[in-house]
Amino acid sequence: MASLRLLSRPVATISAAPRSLPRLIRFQSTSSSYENILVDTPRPGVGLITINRPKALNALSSATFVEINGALKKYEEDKDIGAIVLTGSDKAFAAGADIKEMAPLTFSDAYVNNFIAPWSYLTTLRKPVIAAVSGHALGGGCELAMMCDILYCTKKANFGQPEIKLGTIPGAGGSQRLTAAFGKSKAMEIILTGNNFSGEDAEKYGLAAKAFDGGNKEVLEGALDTAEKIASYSRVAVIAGKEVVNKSQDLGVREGVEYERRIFHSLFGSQDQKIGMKAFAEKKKPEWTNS
Ligand code: DAK
Repeated sequence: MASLRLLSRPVATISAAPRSLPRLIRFQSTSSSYENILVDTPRPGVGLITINRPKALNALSSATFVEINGALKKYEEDKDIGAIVLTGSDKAFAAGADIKEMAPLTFSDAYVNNFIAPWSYLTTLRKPVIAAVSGHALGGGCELAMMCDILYCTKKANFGQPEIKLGTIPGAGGSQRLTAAFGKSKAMEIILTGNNFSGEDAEKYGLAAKAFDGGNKEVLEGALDTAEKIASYSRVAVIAGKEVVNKSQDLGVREGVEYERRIFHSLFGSQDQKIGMKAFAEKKKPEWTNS
């Protein structure tokens, strides 16, 4: 099983790798104790988490979430990582929360033990997270993908919030994030009927930044390309960019623009602003200090 490699340098570089090898395996990894995920750093500055519970279509059990959050935390704290990619398999990004684990819970089990509280950890990260979705992304799987900062999917990906069929409703932000993207009427139809929608529709309605032809390999390559590009920029500017876009979800346009301006002004206190603008004027490539 692949594992999280938190060393500051890849074992092999892209240029040293044989041309015939897929880019994904050009960086090696060390051993790991994860049982439900795979972790790797396939590109410079990029941390990859692959949900890996094939027998349960990557259903998100509590144990799986503990591992996802543990890997996210390590990447968040690793100064060599600039962007994170979260993916699954051809068949499933994740078919939802683990229904068999949830089924016997009572109200007090769920409430007192704060069941599924760790789900929102991803939304507290400052580094950008890209979802690469193929196959099923249902219920909590759809919600997890929507929590990511950028959502890429295959055209044939199968999204949905089928909780209504289980006698419940979305519990990890589905009703809010789907409505923000699709508008009330479409989101209401999806949530109240439990009807699924395709990756093509996700792109059409603005839920996904891009829908790719092919399967997980193709969407993952696209996500890694974007993550590598983001990771090549100043971490200071990337974190600031993510922060101001997210603020637009909470603030009106006027307050949001004022907030953006404050952050924009503050970046003139960073070294990387000086480096970036000087490099432009001198027609050089900027060497970011991330400070
Ligand atoms: N949980 C547990 N096991 C699952 C699963 C799931 N969500 N989805 C699939 N599996 C298991 C199946 O039970 C089966 O296991 P075995 O019977 O082989 O042991 C195996 O994966 C293969 O599944 P199928 O045989 O069903 O495969 P098919 O290709 O025929 O069908 C399917 C694929 C995705 C259409 C079907 O498996 C399906 O309908 N799955 C359930 C999808 C679903 O309803 N998802 C929503 C779950 S509810 C919260 C946060 C989150 C949530 C709630 C609260 N808070 C923060 C408060 C989230 C709730 C949900 O996600």
